[in-house]
Amino acid sequence: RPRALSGIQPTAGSFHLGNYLGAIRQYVALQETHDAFYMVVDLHAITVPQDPAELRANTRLAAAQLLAAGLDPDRCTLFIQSHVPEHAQLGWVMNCLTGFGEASRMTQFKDKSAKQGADRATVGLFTYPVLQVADILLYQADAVPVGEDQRQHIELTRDLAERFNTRFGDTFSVPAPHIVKEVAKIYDLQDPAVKMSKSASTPKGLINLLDEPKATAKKVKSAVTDTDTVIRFDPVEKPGVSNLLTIYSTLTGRTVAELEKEYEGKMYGALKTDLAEVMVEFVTPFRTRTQEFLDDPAALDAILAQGAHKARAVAAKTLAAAYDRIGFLPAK
Ligand code: AQP
Repeated sequence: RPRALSGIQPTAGSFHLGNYLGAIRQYVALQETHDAFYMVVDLHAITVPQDPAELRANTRLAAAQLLAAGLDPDRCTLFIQSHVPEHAQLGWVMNCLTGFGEASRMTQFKDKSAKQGADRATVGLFTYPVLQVADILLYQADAVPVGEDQRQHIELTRDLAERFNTRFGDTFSVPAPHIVKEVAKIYDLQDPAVKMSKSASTPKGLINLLDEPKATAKKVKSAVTDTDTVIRFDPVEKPGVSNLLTIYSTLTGRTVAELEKEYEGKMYGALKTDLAEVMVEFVTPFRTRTQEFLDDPAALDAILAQGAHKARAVAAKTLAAAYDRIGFLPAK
């Protein structure tokens, strides 16, 4: 079986709809076809300041949400990044292979450091994509399910895998991004020109999966559309409506063409009301399932311990091969 690997940050508490549609749904699907590894990336989380108690709680919460979304510990390996020390170890190696200029070109760092102010951005935030390279290469991943915003980081991963292989001999698989075009970028409901994100300037535009379903319905009903009245998929002319159609189609499994037909001659309000209902039907059981996993922390921790054990077996083997190729003296 080909390998898949991806990671998600535990920083915001609740995952948002962009995380779910752009990434997590693909994690669930790839369990069936791939030897899949998924992790909660707590090492990445500390690239910005974190409260220790909150980080711990959010890490468990992230794992519970992944299970609630459909990850099955019998069909994939789910673990916490810091439980596998090889990530930090290979991360250092990759730092030493990455050009300073190359890292400086990462647009996500530019955006995030601009938001924080250059003086407050950490070196960890700067080298975040390089740690991500190590995350992926440790598992010899073939496919990396992510949203569009991660494409550049996967390109960097491919470059570094090839660089290492050329310099030291074939060691790493060269992975490809697994990006599902239709849902690669879910947009903010209040500002459909920007991606939905936890650091959104408009909380009304962000659908958190663990919010009260009523609040979620309200956000959908007040989504920004346009002054036209036709319900048609046209991301350039009608980004708000198109975003709603994408979300609707993905959550129900109905095609956008079918939806366009159904809403022919109807008002935007009808689309929003129906989508609000679809959303409530989706988030309500999701919240319940997440809570069930949280209510049994011993079982959750056991799943994560088993995941770390399985992940380490793979990661340790890859790291040992890389260390050997580099010329590190074996520890006796
Ligand atoms: N709007 C989105 N549409 C599609 N996919 C998305 N992802 C994030 N936002 C969207 C994908 O979710 C996965 C996990 O993301 P992360 O843990 O790296 O979180 P993030 O990118 O930090 O999430 P945000 O909300 O976008 O955070 P900020 O506001 O800090 O930038 C990834 O695969 C990502 O592509």
